[in-house]
Amino acid sequence: MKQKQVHLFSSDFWEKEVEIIERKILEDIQLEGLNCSIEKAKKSEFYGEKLKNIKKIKNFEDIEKIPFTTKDELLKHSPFSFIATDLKNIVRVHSSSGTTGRSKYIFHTQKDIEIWADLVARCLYMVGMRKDDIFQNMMSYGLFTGGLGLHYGAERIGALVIPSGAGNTEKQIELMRELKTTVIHITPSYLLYLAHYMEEIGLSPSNDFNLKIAIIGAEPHSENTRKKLENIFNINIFNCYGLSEMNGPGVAFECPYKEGLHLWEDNYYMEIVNPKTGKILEEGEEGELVLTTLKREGMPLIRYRTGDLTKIIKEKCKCGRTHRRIQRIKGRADDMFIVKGVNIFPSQIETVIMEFPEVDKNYQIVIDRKEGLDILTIQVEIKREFFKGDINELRNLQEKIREKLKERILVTPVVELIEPGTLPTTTGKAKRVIDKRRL
Ligand code: DLL
Repeated sequence: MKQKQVHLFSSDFWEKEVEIIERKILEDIQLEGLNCSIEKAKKSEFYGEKLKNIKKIKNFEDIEKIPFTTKDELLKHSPFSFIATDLKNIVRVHSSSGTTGRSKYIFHTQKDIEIWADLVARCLYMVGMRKDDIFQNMMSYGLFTGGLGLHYGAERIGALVIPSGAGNTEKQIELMRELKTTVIHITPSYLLYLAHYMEEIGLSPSNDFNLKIAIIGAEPHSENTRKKLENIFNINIFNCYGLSEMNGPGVAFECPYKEGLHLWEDNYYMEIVNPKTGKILEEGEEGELVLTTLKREGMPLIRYRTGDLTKIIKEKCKCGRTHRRIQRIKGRADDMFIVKGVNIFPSQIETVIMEFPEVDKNYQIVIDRKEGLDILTIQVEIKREFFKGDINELRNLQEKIREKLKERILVTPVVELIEPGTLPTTTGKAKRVIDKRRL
């Protein structure tokens, strides 16, 4: 199916000079930015102590002398101890919850908010969004950064923004139809559900809407899921990565070539480290992404361990942008689960099941232990026409999915094929793994 024509020209830039800046100049900006950020950070209570013996760094090798900042540190210390300016200069706080249930707070000055909006505008323009677009933002507004983050960037471009927030699917569809929405921002799991809902009420995701582009992010998803969604909606879909600690969405974003995400290196200094030893890895090796803010004044973060696993793509991008790309996030080091001693990431399972055209839009991974043995069950929703079809064909399909999974993850799972619409859905981040061993 031919995708709806998006007015994409890779020679079009929001901030051309910066986006195609020469690497040498970019590196000079980064080195200066690193030193500046360290000095700024030292004004905070936390870094004042932690970095007190750190001198000016002369080259990128020196960075290894600077200690990492961890999520635990953000959670343990008073939120205010990271603020590097007078509290009266802070205009906004966002937060995200940690696995322990405590929250990490991130503070922004007016200038931080402006820079973030510019960065998001750069991302949106890159994938073809323009002034005449109608942008429906289906991410939660509030402390979560997905709502306000994209909102300000889209307004900066001059698009018409519909701040619909997440949820209330019927209303979302009504807005999309009445206001002729052309671009949406949504989590991949909610987009799968949206497609399911449209079909259930007799609407065609590809024919009954004016949609051209979807921006998806905030949770890991596979390339096969993107392709599946692109086919269902007949639109272009782009991956957006970010985390609250680094502002939120817009840290890295796919360009029209969709071969990795450009990480905006004039704003962030990136390293990929071995998650166990913390040693910096060679370009192209997979490891944990570590980021340093280069411009933030409210709350600079230095060598922050994101927990996200990826690698740097060495090759230059065909679009001409010189900011290096990272591969789509494989997951977080702490997403990985171990079954029968084998390390497995949910993304590996998703990649396999989404290859099957019979598979519908939702799945769940359940891990249990019986008589000392781990049992991995993959519950997969199957498209209605197949589900209602021949029982032998269903058994064949079940067998094929099990075999393919066994080949890729090296553990034989139980595969349950279930009716579409059975599994729980979410309008925010999906919880794909239920580990009953931990309950
Ligand atoms: O999820 C910010 C965001 C909002 C990004 C909207 C993109 C779109 P947090 O709630 O702090 O912030 O969660 C950040 O979510 O460390 C990753 O583990 C994961 N994540 C975010 N984007 C992606 C993505 C927002 N595109 C954490 N692919 C990050 C995979 C992602 N994982």
